[in-house]
Amino acid sequence: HRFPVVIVGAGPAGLTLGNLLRAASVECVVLETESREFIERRPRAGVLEEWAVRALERHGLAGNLLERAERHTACEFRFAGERYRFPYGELTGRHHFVYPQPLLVTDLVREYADVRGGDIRFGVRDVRLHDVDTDRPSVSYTSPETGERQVLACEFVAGCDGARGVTRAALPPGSARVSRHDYGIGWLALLAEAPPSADCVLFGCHPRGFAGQMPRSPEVTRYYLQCPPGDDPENWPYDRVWKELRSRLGAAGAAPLAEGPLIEKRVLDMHDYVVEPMASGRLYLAGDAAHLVAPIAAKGMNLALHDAFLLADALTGCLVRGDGRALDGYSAASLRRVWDYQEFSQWLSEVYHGAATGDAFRAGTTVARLRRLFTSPVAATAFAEQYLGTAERY
Ligand code: RFL
Repeated sequence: HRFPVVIVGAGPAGLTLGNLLRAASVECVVLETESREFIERRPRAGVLEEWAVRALERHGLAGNLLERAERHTACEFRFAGERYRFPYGELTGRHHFVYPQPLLVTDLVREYADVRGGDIRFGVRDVRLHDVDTDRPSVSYTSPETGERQVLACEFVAGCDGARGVTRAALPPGSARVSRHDYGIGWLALLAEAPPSADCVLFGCHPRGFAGQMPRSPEVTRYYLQCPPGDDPENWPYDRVWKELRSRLGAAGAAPLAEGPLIEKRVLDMHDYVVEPMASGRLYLAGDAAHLVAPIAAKGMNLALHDAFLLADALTGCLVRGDGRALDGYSAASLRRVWDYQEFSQWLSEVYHGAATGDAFRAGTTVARLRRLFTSPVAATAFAEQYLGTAERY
């Protein structure tokens, strides 16, 4: 048996792709190293852009999301001891949806496996790709039940296995270029068992370093604290975390932070990379496997979904209609949005971190960037458009 598509990885990219392929009657199988319970609980992103939600909706994948996600229409910058609310909804008529990634993944798995009867294999080990530069590729793995190697012959492999997967390394040497950007800073990523401290996302641009607050649900709130890259989370006990958050997010008239136990504490070395092109032979990468964008502007999950929509259309075009043009253009189409978001993340990174560089010149230009958002309606609208993601249909 030859599967039209083998999808490696059951994150937002792989699961969305799987659902769309099943809806188009293209047979596929999803391979995932973790268990179903694990991926349904793994906390990560939480912000979805409106165009992505509309696209999920068109494919019947946004039922729970539209019922349960919170709509956000503003964010707030805090700097120089003041609060500056940025009403991007008013400026654009669009908003963000806050829906934690584990909930989206849960919905997508349920729809794929339980509703649409899709083939998904959890707990697979030692996934390897073979002959992707021929027209008869295959994927092998060790079955968790039998411990035996299984080989899946296929037409195409979709590499959706995230930043630490194996598919990127299967691109033939010399076929793709990986460009990388290091910010030279760390973020302590925290999840607090506490209600949000404000009804919107907060960005604290402070000489002691950046601090952020992102509501996730009434019970759980994400916080970020800039820290040295490679810092040990153990250096950040409860009291130090909350003291630092209070100081960096403090502003005149702001409500006190709602404290609670820290249920996740990880240091992220902030970096980005882009693989170009995102495909070689019969292997097509999607999501974090192809490009990582540091969580500065909450773009990663949106880019993963964008790839899944493009790749599903392209594979369906090729496998169902015999038209390979979209597949040939897949990488370039994806990368337009990827580079746009990378550029915005760089711009925003300076806003977040410029004040803490210890460099008076950069601190000065950072404040100029911030003030421009609150004095120039044109600058504000341009920022809002980038923050919300281009509305152009994927
Ligand atoms: P994922 O979600 O990493 O899924 C990949 C899946 O592949 C599995 N896997 C393998 N399967 C088979 N064989 C192998 N060899 C495999 N190796 C790995 C993994 O177990 C996993 O299930 O990739 P995908 O689908 O590309 O989705 C990308 C997003 O998850 C990612 O971009 C976001 O989480 C990024 N991100 C954010 N994005 C947003 O849009 N908004 C946010 O607010 C936001 N916050 C964040 C984030 C990422 C964070 N981390 C991980 C640094 C906050 C954090 C803390």
